[in-house]
Amino acid sequence: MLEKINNLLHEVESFTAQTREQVEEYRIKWLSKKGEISVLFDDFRTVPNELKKDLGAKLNDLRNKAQERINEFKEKFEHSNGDVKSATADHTAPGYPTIQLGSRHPLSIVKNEIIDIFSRIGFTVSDGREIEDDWHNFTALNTPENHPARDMQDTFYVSLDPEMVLRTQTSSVQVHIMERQKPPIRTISPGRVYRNEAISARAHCQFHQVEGLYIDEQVSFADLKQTLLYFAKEMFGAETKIRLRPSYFPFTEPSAEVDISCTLCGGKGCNVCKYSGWVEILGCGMVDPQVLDNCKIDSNKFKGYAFGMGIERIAMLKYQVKDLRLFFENDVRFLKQFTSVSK
Ligand code: 2U9
Repeated sequence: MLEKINNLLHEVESFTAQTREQVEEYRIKWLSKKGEISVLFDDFRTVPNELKKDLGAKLNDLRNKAQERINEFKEKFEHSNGDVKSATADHTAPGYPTIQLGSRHPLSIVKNEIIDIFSRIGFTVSDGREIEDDWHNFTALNTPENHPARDMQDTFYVSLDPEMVLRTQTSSVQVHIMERQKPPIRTISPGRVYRNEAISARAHCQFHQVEGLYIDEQVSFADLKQTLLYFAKEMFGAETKIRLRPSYFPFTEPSAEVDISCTLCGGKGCNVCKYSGWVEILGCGMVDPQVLDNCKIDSNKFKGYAFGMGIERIAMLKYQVKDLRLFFENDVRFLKQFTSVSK
C-alpha cells in the first residue's frame, strides 16, 4: 500500500492540466467514489493496527494534495477561456468568449483615406440622401429631360415615379449645399450611387463615389490641376505624375479626364496600364456657369471647379483587385486580407 500511495503522490505532484476536461478526468480518477484514492481508503480498513497511524497520515496527505491540485486547476480555468494555452495563465489574453476582431472594408479604408487627404487642404465632408429628386440629380446639374447624358447613366426610378431616382452621382448632395450656403464652398461628398448596369468584373449596379466641389471668387483650372496632383501624390506616392485629357460632362466646361502614371510599372508599360504607362482615375472640370445660376450662385462673380472619382476604381488600383464584384460579396477570405490596414 505504501508503494501505491507514493506512486500516486508522485502523480499528483507532477500533475498539470491543459483543459477543463482533463481536470475533471483526474478528479474522477483519484477522488470519486470508485477513484484510486477512495479505493485506498477502503483497503486501509484491512491494514494492521500498528501500521495505521503512519499509513493513515500519508493517505490523508495524499487526498489533501490531490484535492488542492484539482482545486488549483479548476480555479485557473474558471478565469480563463478554457483553451490549451490559457492554463499557464496569459493575463493579456482576451476574455471569454473570445471575440474575433473584424477588419475595415477596403472601400471604407480608401474612402477614409480620400477624406483625410482632402480634409488636410480645407475640404469639408457633406452627406446626403440616396433617394433624390430629378432636379438635384439631373436638371440642376445641366442635364434636363431628354438630355442625351441621361442615357449615359441608366437610372433606377423609385416606384415608377419619374420624379424620384436612386442617385446616380453624389454631386446631387452638392446641389443642396449650393442652394443653402453662400460661397466660398469647398466640400467633398462620398457615398453610394446606383446605375442600372449589367454586373461584371468592371461594372456594378451600385458603387461608391467621391465628388469634389470648390467655389469662390477666383478659382482657376490651374487650382484644379494642382489640387488633383496633390491628391494623386498623397494617394499613390510622391513620384506619381498626372495628365489631363479633354472630355465632356454636362455639368463642367471645360472638362477633362485625369490619368496617373501607372502605379505598377511607373509608366514603363505593363498589362495594368495596357502598355500605355497611364491609368484613368477621375473626371473633372470647371463648373458650368449654368449650374451655378441654377443654384442661385452668381456666375459672374463666382467660379468653381469640380471632380469625381469611383472609390472602387481607386481601391482596385491601390490593392491590385482585378474583379469589382469582390467588394460586394462579403467573402471573409477576401476581406480579412485588409486587417493590417487600419484607416
Ligand atoms: C457640382 C457640379 C459639378 C463632379 C464631377 C466628374 C467630373 C466625373 C465620374 C468619375 C467616375 C463619376 O464615378 S464616376 O463614374 N465623375 O467624371 N464628376 S466633374 O462635378 C460636379 C459636382 C458638383 C455642383
